[in-house]
Amino acid sequence: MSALRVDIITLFPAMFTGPFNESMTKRAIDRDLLDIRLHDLRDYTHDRHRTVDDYPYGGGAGMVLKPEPVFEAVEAVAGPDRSAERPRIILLTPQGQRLTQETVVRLAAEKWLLLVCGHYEGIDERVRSALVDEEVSIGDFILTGGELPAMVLVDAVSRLIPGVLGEEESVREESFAEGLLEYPQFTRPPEFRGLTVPEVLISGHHEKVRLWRRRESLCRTLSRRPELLATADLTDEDRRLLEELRREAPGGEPPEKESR
Ligand code: 21W
Repeated sequence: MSALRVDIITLFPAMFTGPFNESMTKRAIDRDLLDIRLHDLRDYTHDRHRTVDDYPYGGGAGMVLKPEPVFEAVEAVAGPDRSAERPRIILLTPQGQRLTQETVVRLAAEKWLLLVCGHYEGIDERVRSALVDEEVSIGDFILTGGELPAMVLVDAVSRLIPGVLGEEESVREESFAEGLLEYPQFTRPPEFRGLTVPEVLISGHHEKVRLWRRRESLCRTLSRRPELLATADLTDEDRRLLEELRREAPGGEPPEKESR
């Protein structure tokens, strides 16, 4: 089977049990599509206090993860350096490359990932330079550690493993890959507290619905994420719709929220 193995080295393995025991991730694990193995960094210390961090050379605030436990943990999990099967070793760090769907797709094609979660103020630079293949951040905001980013990465990657998503959902993936924001969605009832569903969606006129959705996608992208249009996969029809939108609403989308 095409199971993806993901080993995770962390000081807080218990943080992962909730998210990984719910929903899609659990289904993927139960169906042997995903094999997640958690490793407590403290198990790779040798002193009575199970010390994982120390003061930074040169002074300064905070503590730094010591190299020895991280090297020992990675070596124990990954096996010998020149083994035929070796994981792609990824460090979660605020200094990493920003996680994008492109990276997610590339990592989902691997057989074996080893995620190293930093915590505290940082990690000894020798881990990065001698052990790590790739450094990943999930965005420009400060968290307390790499655990949540590791869960985000596993969630994003695991839904791309064949068999994890239903057929319908995996086809939808392709439309998002076009690089536009999604059109608004509605379900019943047609009127809720005076808020109505656009008439065209109720009409059942498939071609009109298709055109409305495409226009909405383009309109939202134009007003909220215009930079996406430069790389989006646009048809001649899309370009014509965009021209119309720019002409009739140069200010972008109408006010976003219903007035309250
Ligand atoms: C937060 C580590 C701040 C280090 C040198 C001198 C992993 C993360 C993390 C954390 C610092 C990710 C310093 C988005 C994140 C993570 C913990 C600052 C201070 N360095 N993606 N002084 N945001 N965060 N280091 O925070 O480990 S991926």
